[in-house]
Amino acid sequence: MTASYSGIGRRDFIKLGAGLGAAMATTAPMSSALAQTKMVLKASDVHPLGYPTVEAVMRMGKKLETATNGRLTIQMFPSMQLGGEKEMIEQAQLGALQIARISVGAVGPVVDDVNVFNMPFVFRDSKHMEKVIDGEIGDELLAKITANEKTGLVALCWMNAGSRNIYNSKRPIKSIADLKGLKIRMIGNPLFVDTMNALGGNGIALGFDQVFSAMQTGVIDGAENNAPSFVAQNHYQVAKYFTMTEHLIIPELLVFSKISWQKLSPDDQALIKKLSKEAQQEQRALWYEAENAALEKMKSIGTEIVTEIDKKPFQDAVKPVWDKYGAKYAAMVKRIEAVN
Ligand code: GTR
Repeated sequence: MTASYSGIGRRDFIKLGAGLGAAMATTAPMSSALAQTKMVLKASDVHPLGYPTVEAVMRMGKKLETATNGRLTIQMFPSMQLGGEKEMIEQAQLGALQIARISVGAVGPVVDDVNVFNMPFVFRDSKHMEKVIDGEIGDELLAKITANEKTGLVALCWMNAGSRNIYNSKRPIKSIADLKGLKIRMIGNPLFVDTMNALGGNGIALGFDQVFSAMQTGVIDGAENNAPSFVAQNHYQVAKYFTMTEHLIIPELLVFSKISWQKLSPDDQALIKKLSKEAQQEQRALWYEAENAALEKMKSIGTEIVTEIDKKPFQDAVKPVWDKYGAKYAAMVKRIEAVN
């Protein structure tokens, strides 16, 4: 061990404090000095407190605080307080926000590789999707997001968002014909608008925050989402009919601002990565609880839920979407299909 003049080892010395480290350790990179500083990491989610993704990140914050003796903490801004996902991405790119929990739906237009997860019916079911994100494909796509110059983001982990289902205020959708002409809100990604149009509906890209009032005023007839979002956003108050079409199974992403990431020490980066992987699994358990609770709530308030539906016509109808976007993902889709 290299002894310093104060009699303590160099390693211990670096742990001591920002000011001292920066002043004395001239060969150490600036980031290691910054790494000793107390930091509040701002996190944001479109969902409210208690929602599985929000809860998982808050639990991660508690663990981070304990592991760093309060040096690193996470401050959560839920319920779109910092805007929608597009705004969150922009703020993270600037370093004004450190942690953003966003849907792959919003990242697809920026990182083409991940758009494969946004293809209709690409996963057999949620379990299949989980195996894919937990495995090498999941790791590979996280790395692609991080490596992509355009994102300004470090992709930390995936989370569950179940499957998306179509709901509306007009009529129960029992077959694909019932969807004809309905104006259905989609996440702002051309792939989704094309998907809804291929299904016979009229796909309209709108922000998540606008869905409730657009349904209320009749600008749209409905939307599509998982049951927990349908309940958490009060969409059940304006849409009585919910059909388990499960046309999209889109995982969520937890990303970190690259600018802020570079200010963390390698140890802190490793700690955050480790806690993110744990959050991925913790959120999953919370997810299934929330999904069951949401379905119970929907039943209790009289949402008409169509569970028995022949998916084949829906799968056949999205063929034009696969013809338009699928070719470039052919190799990846084969790998996804091979995951058991
Ligand atoms: C939710 C998802 C959000 C957002 C939202 C939407 O399921 O958790 O990140 O993508 O859907 O439809 O905009």
